[in-house]
Amino acid sequence: MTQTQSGLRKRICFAGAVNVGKSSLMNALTENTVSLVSDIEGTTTDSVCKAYEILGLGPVVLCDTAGFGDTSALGAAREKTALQTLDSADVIVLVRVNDQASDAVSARITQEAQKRHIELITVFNKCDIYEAPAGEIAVSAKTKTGLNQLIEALKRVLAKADEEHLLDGLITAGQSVLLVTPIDSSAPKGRLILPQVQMLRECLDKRVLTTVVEVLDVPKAFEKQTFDLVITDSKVIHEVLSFVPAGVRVSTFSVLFAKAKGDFQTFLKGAEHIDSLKENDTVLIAESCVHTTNEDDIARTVIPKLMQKFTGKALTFEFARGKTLPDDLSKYALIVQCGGCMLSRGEMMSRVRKSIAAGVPVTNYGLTITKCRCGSLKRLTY
Ligand SMILES: Nc1nc2c(ncn2[C@@H]2O[C@H](COP(=O)(O)OP(=O)(O)OP(=O)(O)O)[C@@H](O)[C@H]2O)c(=O)[nH]1
Ligand SMILES: [Mg+2]
Repeated sequence: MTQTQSGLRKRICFAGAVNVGKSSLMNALTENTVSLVSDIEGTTTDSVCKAYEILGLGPVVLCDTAGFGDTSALGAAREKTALQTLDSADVIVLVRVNDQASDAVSARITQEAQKRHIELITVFNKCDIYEAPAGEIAVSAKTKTGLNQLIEALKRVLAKADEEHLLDGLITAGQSVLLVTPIDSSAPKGRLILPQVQMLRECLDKRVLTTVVEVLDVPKAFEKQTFDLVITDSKVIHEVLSFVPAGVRVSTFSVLFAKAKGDFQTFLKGAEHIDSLKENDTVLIAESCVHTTNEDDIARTVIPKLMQKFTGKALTFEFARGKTLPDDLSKYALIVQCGGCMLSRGEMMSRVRKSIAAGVPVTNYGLTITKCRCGSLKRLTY
């Protein structure tokens, strides 16, 4: 159960004023002591995130955050960390109690959620001692009242936030698809990478007739049959296009993932911005996971070389790795974000929002490679 990749888990973040019972509620939902509880204001100091399987919700990550309105010396720093955690939420559970201090904080958190376009569910906790307003979700972490109502509300919201399926509108049962998965030196030993596995799974779910080949075998595959759709790794898009007959639709793994997990129109515009890059511009290449690099490392080597060659400009490249982007993005002319297979949609959207707020165009690895290899994105289906 806990082996579900974090990128496939929905992130549910608990937020609210100090002492309203956020940690208690998280513990009640998980039927476990995940987060420390006490009647001292500011008990939770740092965000506590835990992968969990909740009956009816499936695999999720639950994040408890520090309470707002903590007047101690570290209060402001704790709020900053809490806001960073809320950034990547798929849904925020705003926990309040029926009192004035909690009202002021709740108004602020509601505003923060709206700014981020993140869905919010408000629950009134401690309904064993406070009366919740009529029609609201009343819960008690202590007596475990109302938890089912909260789970039902989460189900409704998370169903809306469900990633669009990768192949919706592109292919139907009984049609045929050719998946091109290069096995080169950067392919992990003995297995496929997560996006390829997810695509295969979706093809099977949709009862699509699926053939998986290495790039060199694309011509042989077309000798045997034609395909309704070809989906290739962007790295080999140029070779694949040279093998695929003109009428056959072609897409890439990264295009379809960007559609399902990100802001595709923003990424498309970002890729077109490569045409406008100027001499000495700085490009940020942002990779979300941390792994060792080799000589054909996509971030460090492949993309910089391709961009230099395509633009003919002397560009400077900087690299960011891990879960967060640098604080100041304003010096960059473009941000090239990895496909984010380890990120949830909420985490990816938080990166897109930060780039937009800094006024910096953002795109992803796959679209950048396709743009630089093919000159345009016109041949792609999405
Ligand atoms: N009566 C009652 N008390 C509760 C309930 N939920 C939490 N409490 C109590 O409220 C106090 C604060 O609970 P926490 O879960 O630590 O609250 P929190 O919002 O995480 O607090 P901070 O981490 O300090 O922001 C503890 O004494 C809990 O036992 C509830 O549903 N009913
Ligand atoms: Mg707490």
